[in-house]
Amino acid sequence: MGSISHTPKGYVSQENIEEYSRNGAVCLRGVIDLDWIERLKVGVEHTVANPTERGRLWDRDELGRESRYDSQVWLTRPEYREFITESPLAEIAGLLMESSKANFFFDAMFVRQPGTQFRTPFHQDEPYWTVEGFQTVSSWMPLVPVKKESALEMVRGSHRWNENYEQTNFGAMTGDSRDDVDFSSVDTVPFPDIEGERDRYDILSWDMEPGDVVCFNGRTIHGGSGNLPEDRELRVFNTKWLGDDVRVKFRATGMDPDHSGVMTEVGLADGDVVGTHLYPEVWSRP
Ligand SMILES: O=C(O)CCC(=O)C(=O)O
Repeated sequence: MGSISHTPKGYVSQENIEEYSRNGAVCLRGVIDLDWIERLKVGVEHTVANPTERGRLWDRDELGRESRYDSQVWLTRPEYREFITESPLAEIAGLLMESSKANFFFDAMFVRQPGTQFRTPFHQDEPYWTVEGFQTVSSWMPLVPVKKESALEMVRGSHRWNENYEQTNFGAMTGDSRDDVDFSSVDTVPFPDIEGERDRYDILSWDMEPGDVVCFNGRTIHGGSGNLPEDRELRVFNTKWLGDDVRVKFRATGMDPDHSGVMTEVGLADGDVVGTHLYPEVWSRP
């Protein structure tokens, strides 16, 4: 796959790059064309009806309202694949990471039915991943309008806290042992009680429209979303991107999503630079 390499088109300003570095998150307005959003909605509609083997029910409340997750959907449908290889997101991620290149890592889809209150537990992404490094971007992109109080929340500056926290085991949440990551087996400190002590933390979130993207570092503490009004659903497509300093890391705790099997199959081992057709370099700096 040829990587896009062209003069940056102005989706990301120097101020955005500095804000990303300082806060570990930035909201970029109107950077994704609405044609992409419409195409992705078609993909998501299909995936909701036909979940992949990585599809999980995160929550069903007493009124039957569901929160669902799926991942690696780019391997199943052209809408996702084309978005990942042709939309401006690879360039946006590369610039925000201050990297010479951006490799696609994986996608994640989050779908909540109207009125769902279920909130994602606060966590960091990197401790679950099959890679390690500072130069990463998760791009949380709602396909429908979402109010600040229902959008994903970030703890400002937490990407630089440099603590080994005991994170949530999502396997216990989904009841699916394939998602188990046991942080109690490693040397950790208790995870801060963000939800319980909200006043103590500087929490960022934004009212968002389709076309807006919140980019955050894999070390930024984030969670929440949910809290939806009765007449509002939420559909989010997130793509994860890796930069120069990222290396493969197989973790004794387990991983979620666990890419160690497919990585090994394509010849990637602990400490390797991430590449191959599974993690394509989609953008490089001119
Ligand atoms: O949208 C959500 O509820 C969770 C999002 C999340 O944790 C992520 O994008 O890494």
